[in-house]
Amino acid sequence: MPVAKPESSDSRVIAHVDMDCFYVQVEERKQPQLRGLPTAVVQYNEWKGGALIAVSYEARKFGVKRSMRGAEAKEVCPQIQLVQVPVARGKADLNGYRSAGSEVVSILSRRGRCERASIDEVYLDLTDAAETMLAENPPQNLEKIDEEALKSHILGLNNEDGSDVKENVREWINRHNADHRDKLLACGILIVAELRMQVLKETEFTCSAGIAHNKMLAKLASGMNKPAQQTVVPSSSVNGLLNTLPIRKMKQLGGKLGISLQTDMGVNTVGDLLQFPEEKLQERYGINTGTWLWNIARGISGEAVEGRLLPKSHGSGKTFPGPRALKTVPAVQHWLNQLCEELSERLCSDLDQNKRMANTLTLHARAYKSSDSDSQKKFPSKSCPLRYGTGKIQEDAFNLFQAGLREYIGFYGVKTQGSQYSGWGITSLSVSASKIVPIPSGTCSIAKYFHGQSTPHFSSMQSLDNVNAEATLLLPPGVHSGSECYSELNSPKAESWIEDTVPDLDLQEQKDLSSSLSKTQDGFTQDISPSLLSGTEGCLEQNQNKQERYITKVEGQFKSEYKERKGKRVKDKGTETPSILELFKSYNPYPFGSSLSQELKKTAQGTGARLTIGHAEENEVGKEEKPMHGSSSRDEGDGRREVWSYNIDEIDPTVMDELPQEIQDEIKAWVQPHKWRPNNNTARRGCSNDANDIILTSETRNVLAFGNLPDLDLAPSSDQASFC
Ligand code: TTP
Repeated sequence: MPVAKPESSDSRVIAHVDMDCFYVQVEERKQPQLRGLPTAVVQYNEWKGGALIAVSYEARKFGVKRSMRGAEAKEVCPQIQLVQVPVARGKADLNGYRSAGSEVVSILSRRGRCERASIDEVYLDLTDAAETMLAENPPQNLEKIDEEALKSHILGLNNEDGSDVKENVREWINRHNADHRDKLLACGILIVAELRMQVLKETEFTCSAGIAHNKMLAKLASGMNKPAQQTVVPSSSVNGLLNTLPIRKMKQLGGKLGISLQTDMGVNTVGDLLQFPEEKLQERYGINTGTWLWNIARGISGEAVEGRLLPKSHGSGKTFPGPRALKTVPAVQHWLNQLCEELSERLCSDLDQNKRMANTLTLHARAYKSSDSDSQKKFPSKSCPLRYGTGKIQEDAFNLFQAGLREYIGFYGVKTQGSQYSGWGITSLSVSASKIVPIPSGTCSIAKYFHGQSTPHFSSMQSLDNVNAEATLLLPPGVHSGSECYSELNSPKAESWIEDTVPDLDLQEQKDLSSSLSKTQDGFTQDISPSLLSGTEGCLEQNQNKQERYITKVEGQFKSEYKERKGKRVKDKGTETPSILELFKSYNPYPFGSSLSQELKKTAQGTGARLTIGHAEENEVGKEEKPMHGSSSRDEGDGRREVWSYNIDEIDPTVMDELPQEIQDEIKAWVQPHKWRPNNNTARRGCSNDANDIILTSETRNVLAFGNLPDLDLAPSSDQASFC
């Protein structure tokens, strides 16, 4: 659900830059003879000429559309040039497009904070540059205004028939009596025009842009005049722009919320929302969403441009529509291996180039059952901690798939069908890596970083086994070896450590996934490969057996100790206070000098809403640096241990449900009671709230992850929670 972010009182200048028919432009740069011709980029499969994924503006004039296939495009435009998307591993290879996008980003980021929103879209916060220009060289003093800026479309500017449009724009930019907000936008016009010209000069690509006081309005404007033009939204024109805008065109209103607004509230345009008081919208959609709706109706949005030049997640996917649907487990495994190989390459490249590591692996699939009354049932998305190394990712993804399939068709179906077709088909598969966090700065090399951090797993291992630093890269610190838990996947309950999840996807991922869906419905084939970075071969495929052996041993130790203690409690009811703290106090997974129990004691005092187990120096919430959700943050220096931070909303309630009751009670007591919603299927992610953060070390995290220890008496499985 969208969350309202108050707009700052300071005026901002925000631009949304969107490349024009991007893949076509990339292909045209490779083959300049295509320039000026009607051209389209098609998917690699040749059925009916392949599905069109990008169409040049010359081809659009003939009525060629992205929803067509090559053969259909040829019918409406016989001279169309169809260029096949590059192929690798039997699927589209988007690396060339990703690096072309990176070239553009590097130019645009020269003038302000830059957020890469998808493979070909960027937000820029140009407020500082505009303020500086206004102070030092204001537009009203300019004698000559660049031609590109004069071609801008300024919403609300009165361009009566016969008037010189460029002259009107010049006057608007030069106005002495304009208010501060409009003056800033005038500077934005000049800056964006200059940037777009620079992009053209350096990359040969044209782009279009929207310039406004916030991201929402800038994004709406960028597509209004394409190609190679820019559109400006002064405050005075916001109502005019939004009044007639169909509600479903708004970002975040294309889905269920938009449908509800239409059917339940009779809201068809953004302007229709204006009639509802904020309280009424809050009553219907909750406080946050209600306020957000009230705000967007007035063009208010405080969403900041995140300084992010790199993608939030990586993914690789492919669709198998119609007769291409995958109908046996080996066929799925084959394709999963391809997808994971690509994902792994990209992760390695990100690690090498950007010193970032991903923490969560997610598998999405779309499926059908040929004979089932429950035809609406969706194949559940599953996620687990991400382990580096192609083989590991392949293994984990396959196990996620099996867990999903078991849930989708039932345990019995999976067990009996083997490689025989048993009435299901997979029409889309994708793997993604999310929760990407930078390796802390101040480490001059990855190797040094891993040497420097003293997560006991690794420091112990190094002292024991003399494992070299590079090998430690293979397993993100704190991420447990999956070998044991995966071996338990044959139990119907055993996958409960796997999260059902919808990860944060890049816009491009969403774009690709949604397009794959629509095209699948049309019986077309579409590759989806959403990540933005280029990949490099096998940077991390090194031996990690020593680590795994060690970690598996540690986990085994933990489990048997846990079992022992649990047995004792059962026998000795009433004499022992069952406590997760006790458990951790007595269990020392790091027999090489860690003082976890000390830390736990400290932690137990004064966590407030936060549960902090593990190293957090004084365990005072105020003292530690706030880690990112679901990420590991690491301090340098001896004796420090990795801290995992989890938003309570991000913990799968089904995992909690399957923990022994006393542990559930204890954890519930640590978190705000109203925020914990076991069993109600309404757990949501992304609702960040400091007060609800739980900071966990990998040990505690494993308790949550291993809530399904086979030797525990498990509560009956609850319905799977859906994260939305
Ligand atoms: P878009 O920005 O949606 O479109 P575009 O750049 O081709 O054209 P426009 O000028 O109208 O913005 O998508 C960017 C690229 O992403 C596009 O060139 C091809 C790719 N893409 C797909 O592969 N599949 C899709 O369904 C969509 C929408 C885009």
